[in-house]
Amino acid sequence: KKEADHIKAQRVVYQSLFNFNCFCRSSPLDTMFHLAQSLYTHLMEWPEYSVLILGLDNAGKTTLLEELKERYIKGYKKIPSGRIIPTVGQNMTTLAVDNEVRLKFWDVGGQDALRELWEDYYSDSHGIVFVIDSCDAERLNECKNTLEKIINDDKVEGLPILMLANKQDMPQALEIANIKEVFNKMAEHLNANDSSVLAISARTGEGVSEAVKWIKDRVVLNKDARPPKFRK
Ligand code: G3D
Ligand code: MG
Repeated sequence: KKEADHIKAQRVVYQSLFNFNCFCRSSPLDTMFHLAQSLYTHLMEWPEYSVLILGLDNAGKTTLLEELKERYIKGYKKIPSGRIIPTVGQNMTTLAVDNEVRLKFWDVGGQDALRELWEDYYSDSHGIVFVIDSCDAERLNECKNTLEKIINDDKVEGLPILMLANKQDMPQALEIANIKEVFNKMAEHLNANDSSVLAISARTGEGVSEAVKWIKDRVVLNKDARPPKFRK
């Protein structure tokens, strides 16, 4: 008899649970539950923007990425300058910035042969950081042509472009005013693109915070045209 009573009680519990489930499913409670669930999931996800770091080989792209990692990844120690080897494939890192967004930085090799690969990344990017070696006056023209080619690609239209005059810690570095003169002129032809030229030293870290702030603000501003990805 005891066993029969137990089974009976169990049935009552199961029936009540089943009824409650049916009630929830057929009532506004169900809708509210799903709304709350999707809101919670959305709040737990971060908007993620991809930023391409481009420029000629030796401009300082990987050094900049290392500096960014040290700043934004707790406990990360950057590879000392002099020990960074030329980039053949790609380096990528995702950084949480201002507890607000994630910026996924792509450092793609800058040697002549590798530049052809850059355009594969354009469609999935939200912004471009173009690194210029301020100490290499001889290659300034090549640098300009390379940037021109990037800008003229349809897939880049409307993307914010930040030009960084790197290696400003060196005494022989070209004046930022001279670099601006060359690159701001190009920026005038950018039409829909938002652009700026900033002075930095990827080696000492000078100007790097301002650069991150600029690119973060601009990709967020451009989010309707190029929406971010949302990830946990
Ligand atoms: P890349 O990734 O664009 O090809 P790297 O360039 O980051 O590999 O840097 C190329 C060289 O430039 C490295 O020198 C690096 O230390 C140097 N460099 C990068 N940024 C700066 C900077 O802001 N100031 C100075 N003074 N040097 C910089 P080595 O001698 O290691 O090849
Ligand atoms: Mg490199």
